[in-house]
Amino acid sequence: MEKFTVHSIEVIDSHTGGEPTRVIVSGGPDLGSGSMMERLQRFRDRYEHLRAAAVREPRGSDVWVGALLCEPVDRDCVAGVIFFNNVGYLGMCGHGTIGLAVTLARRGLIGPGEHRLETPVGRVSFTLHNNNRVSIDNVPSYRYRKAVPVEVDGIGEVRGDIAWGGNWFFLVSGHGQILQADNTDRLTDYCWRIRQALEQSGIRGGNGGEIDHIELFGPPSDTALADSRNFVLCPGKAYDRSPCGTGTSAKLACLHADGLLKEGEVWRQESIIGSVFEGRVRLQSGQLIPTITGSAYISAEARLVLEPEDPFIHGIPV
Ligand code: PYC
Repeated sequence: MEKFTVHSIEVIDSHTGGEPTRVIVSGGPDLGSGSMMERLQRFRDRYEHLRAAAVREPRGSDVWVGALLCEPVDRDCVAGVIFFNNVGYLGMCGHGTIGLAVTLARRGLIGPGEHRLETPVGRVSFTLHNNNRVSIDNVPSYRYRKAVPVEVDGIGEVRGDIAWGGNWFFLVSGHGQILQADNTDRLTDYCWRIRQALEQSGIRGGNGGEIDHIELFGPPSDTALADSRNFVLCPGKAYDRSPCGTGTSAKLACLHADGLLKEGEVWRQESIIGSVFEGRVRLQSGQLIPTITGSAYISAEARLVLEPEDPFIHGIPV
């Protein structure tokens, strides 16, 4: 593997409803030209060590999502972006896009208004309302299969919907679990078992895509605040502190498919720690476009230092 000699990487950190995003603003690899999906492949083939250095311990942790800014193919777009985490890459990331918007504003690169962004799974747009509040128009989202049964080791049969919101999700209600922040160890174990069972049973999303996000739903902490609370287990076994933008999009697609959410109606999705995204859907050329609104806050402007002698220069392997 070609090594990219990096000594420091400039990053801006933010959090969206408690879920962190680390945007690489300089010092990252130049992935050349081509679509964001082609550049993601190049990132994966040549610069895995840099992904790991940026988000894994000791410079990050399992919970971080990183975002590499790229030159867009289409000059209509403000940027291209590749999202990644402790174990790999994300097609799209909702909380990350909200964090990225606030980061670009912080750098003086955008002002309030609508902006377009290229991702590996398609073009999205976002509206910056003020320094912190952002709405994203996500990629077209849909339910792929309803009430799919899977036999889960130590649990028994679990049924869930498979839906796309920019990543593949398995959405489960009626699980009997307590969706509270002091129960995350148990929820993590429960969701991880489901994830493994889906893989072992060969249950996948469209085009054979791996279902790498598991999402549990339950009642909100307060019906004045939200319509539902969720727990989302991410691919690297960390849980999303935010309500998950792509996961909320998948939920909206299921609600709409069941006739429970009309165009323009608001769905307020609460996370396991109590942060809330507002979601609504609209139909465009027969496709369902979710809009997710949330707030992000800058938490650090920093330079990650990679000393060649550091035994964990490229992160602690997971
Ligand atoms: O907000 O879409 C999201 C997301 C995906 C993984 C973590 N957050």
